[in-house]
Amino acid sequence: MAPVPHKPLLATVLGQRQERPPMWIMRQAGRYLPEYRETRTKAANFLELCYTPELAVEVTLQPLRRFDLDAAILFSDILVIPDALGQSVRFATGEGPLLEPLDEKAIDRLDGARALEHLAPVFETLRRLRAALPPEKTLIGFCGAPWTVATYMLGGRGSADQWTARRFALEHPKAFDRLIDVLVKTSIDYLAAQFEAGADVVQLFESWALNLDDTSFARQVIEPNRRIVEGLRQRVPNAPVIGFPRGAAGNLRHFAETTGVNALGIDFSTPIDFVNAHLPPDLPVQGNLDPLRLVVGGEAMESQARAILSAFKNRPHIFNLGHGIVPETPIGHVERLIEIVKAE
Ligand code: 1CP
Repeated sequence: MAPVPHKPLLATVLGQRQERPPMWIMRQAGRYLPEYRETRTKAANFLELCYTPELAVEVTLQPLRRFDLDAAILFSDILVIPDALGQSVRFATGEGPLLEPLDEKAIDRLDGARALEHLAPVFETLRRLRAALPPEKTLIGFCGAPWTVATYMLGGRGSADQWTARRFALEHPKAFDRLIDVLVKTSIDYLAAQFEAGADVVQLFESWALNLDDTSFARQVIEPNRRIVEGLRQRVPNAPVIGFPRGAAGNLRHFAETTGVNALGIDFSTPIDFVNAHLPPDLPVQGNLDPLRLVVGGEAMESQARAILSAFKNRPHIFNLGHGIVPETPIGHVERLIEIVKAE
């Protein structure tokens, strides 16, 4: 049998602290890279970019050609799931995603039967990435966690307070639970197929784990994430999973203990001392530099990056931002950040 290649990032997710923390950058393929903007013009629209393996492979690999990163993340979007379920999804230039908002009746018309077939190009992208990547690089697959995806499906677009979805969950609990059930089931199928196609680890993006009281957090965030981890591991034993409940704050520990994720993405508003005080010392963490510090660079970036490296040096740690990189980020600042992390 061929020896299993050492992948520092995957090993860290599995709980093995590395001498130097491995790193990747949330949303590392994207508009801050001129080569991404160039490739983007070759697709008629954003979803076509996601569903064209040749282009999706190209943009996935772009950040790794420039930077010494330890992982590639599949180029796709969390909103391919509503698209695959038959909801109308489009990406208007400069406006972000626009969906036809769901009502109770539209929830019952969502069609999970054909979803995987619709997503077949994503699995082809992963197979090609697996073949193209050096063995020491970790290949990350992902999906949106059900609550976060539901906020877009119910609200029709991104929003600062997720008002429409939060209200729907309380006013129409049965219809809301049916929506979450469809999303949990489809996400399990989708992630299991990503592992089959070559993903080493998957991340569940719960970008809107905010603005929820305890009861709603348990029902809308923790329980669906837990069901996905459990259902996925029935299909892919020991599947490595990174959870990222952005804004979980005081619920972070409860999330980590209950969902069973291997590693926890930490958003940048969570104090690093809080993480060390409240999360088990052997729990792998990922994060958590404020993307704005990467925009500004210099001392604002360097001192905080060093503080994070120092605070997490005795535990399994994946260096990352505490949310996605933004389009105005100077490439030179990314290069400098990587130098700092590699100098550890
Ligand atoms: O016009 C363009 O080029 C579209 C910009 C863009 C890109 C590059 C969108 C639209 N999505 C993506 C890719 C993407 N999205 C990736 C793969 C790239 C990588 O990581 O290298 C991933 C993992 C995502 C995940 C994603 N999409 C999340 C979770 C992460 C997060 O930032 O919170 C969310 C919330 C989305 C929805 C979405 N898709 C696109 C935008 C602009 C948004 C955010 C909308 C909003 O602010 O509400």
